[in-house]
Amino acid sequence: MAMAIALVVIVVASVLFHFLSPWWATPLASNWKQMDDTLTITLVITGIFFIVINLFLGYMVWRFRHDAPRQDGQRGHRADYHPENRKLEIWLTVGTALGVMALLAPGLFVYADYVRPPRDAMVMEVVGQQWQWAFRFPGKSGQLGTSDPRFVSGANPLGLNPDDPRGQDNIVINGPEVHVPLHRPIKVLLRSKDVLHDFYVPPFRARMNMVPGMVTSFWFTPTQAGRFEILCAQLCGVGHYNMRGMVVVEDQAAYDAWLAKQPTFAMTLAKAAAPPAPAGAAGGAAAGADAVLVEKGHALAQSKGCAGCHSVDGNAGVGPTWKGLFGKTETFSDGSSAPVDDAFLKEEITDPQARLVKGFGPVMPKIPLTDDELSALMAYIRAQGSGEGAGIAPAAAPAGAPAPAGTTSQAAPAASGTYTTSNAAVVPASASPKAATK
Ligand code: HEC
Ligand SMILES: [Cu+2]
Repeated sequence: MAMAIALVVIVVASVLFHFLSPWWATPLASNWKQMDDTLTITLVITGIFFIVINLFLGYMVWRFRHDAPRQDGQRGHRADYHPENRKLEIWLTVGTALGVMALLAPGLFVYADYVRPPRDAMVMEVVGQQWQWAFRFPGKSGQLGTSDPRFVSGANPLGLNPDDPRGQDNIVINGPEVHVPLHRPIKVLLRSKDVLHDFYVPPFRARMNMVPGMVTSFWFTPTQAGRFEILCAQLCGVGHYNMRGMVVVEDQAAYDAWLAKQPTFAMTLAKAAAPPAPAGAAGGAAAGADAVLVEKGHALAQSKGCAGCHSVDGNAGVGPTWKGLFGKTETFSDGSSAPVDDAFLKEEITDPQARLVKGFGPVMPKIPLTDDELSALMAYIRAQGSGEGAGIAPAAAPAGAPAPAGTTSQAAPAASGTYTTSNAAVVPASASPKAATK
């Protein structure tokens, strides 16, 4: 009896919870109402079965309870044993098969649509890597250039083929925020540089796995202006939760204006080739430049995903905190130790697996950074130095080279070597000559 009541209570409570719970889907912001319809069909079918089966079970538990009164005046039942019942088996098999088909078929029709973009769809490429997003649009020529993992470097994070003329005018968005125009169908091409990721924007009801070694795709049409968060929907490593981005949906004019401000692939290559000179020239330029650099490093720590593992508030996360790091003495897992100076930072960042900080696992990824980005990050970490460390910092800087450019120029002697090798691992040809000619 108690069991029968419990089953009824579970059914009633579940149905009530469904209707009363505040956790409804976000409002739809794309053309994919069919996704919602498919989910509704699934929910209704499984919901009906859930209710019917559990009520039936409750009824049976009550009706055939061991002490139920019998017609002959006695109490209690003994179960009959029926090894076969053809009629019931056929009925159940056909019924279940129809139910499963009704669950799957609508989804197949929607999926067929989902991967067949309209002819006039614009193209956007999304590239995932642990734990950040990047995007690419075709430029004026309307074509995307080819890409290959062997071209990936700090200066060319998407691995575009530098010799492909179609790629030169491609617009490269190397950061977590992308804009798209309202009411235009968009064909999304997806790539991953390392592991399985999944591009997911809940209000668009759209997502797709990103599989290393292949290009997957789907399409959607944004129907609401606004900012929509991008999530990674595959558990892709310790930084997975921090793999966030933003899609900004706006009218065509605002989108065009935004796009016009973004660099082409040719421009990013030229910029990456240039920095050593300006940085060197700015060597004497003063502390104001340093503040800018620190600010840039702060932004990079967010966009490159460092902040997911490194705090600046003193609490260890997946990785050691950066608060008070600069100037202290760090101990490694093999028991050795070393003072944290610029060279130390550079080595830790460019080759995270070389030595392990005591108490932490070998999980820090090797994130491709340009020389520029590296010095900005180092400036930011340096700025988190402890009071004690801050005392050491100025003392350490002159030893290497004049102040803010200390990062770049002090790094330079050791660096032209270090930088070259760290990049040479990926692109031997393009990185080293530039470092050498400079
Ligand atoms: C997935 C988490 C993760 C991410 C992302 C990450 N790190 Fe780390 N980092 C670690 C861990 C764990 C350690 C300690 C183990 C080791 O030495 O590799 C570490 C160590 C370091 C150290 C040495 C710290 C010390 O106490 O000596 C520096 C500097 C550093 N990371 C910088 C960065 C920068 C810059 C980025 C972004 C470009 C970054 N990390 C991204 C996890 C991460
Ligand atoms: Cu991911």
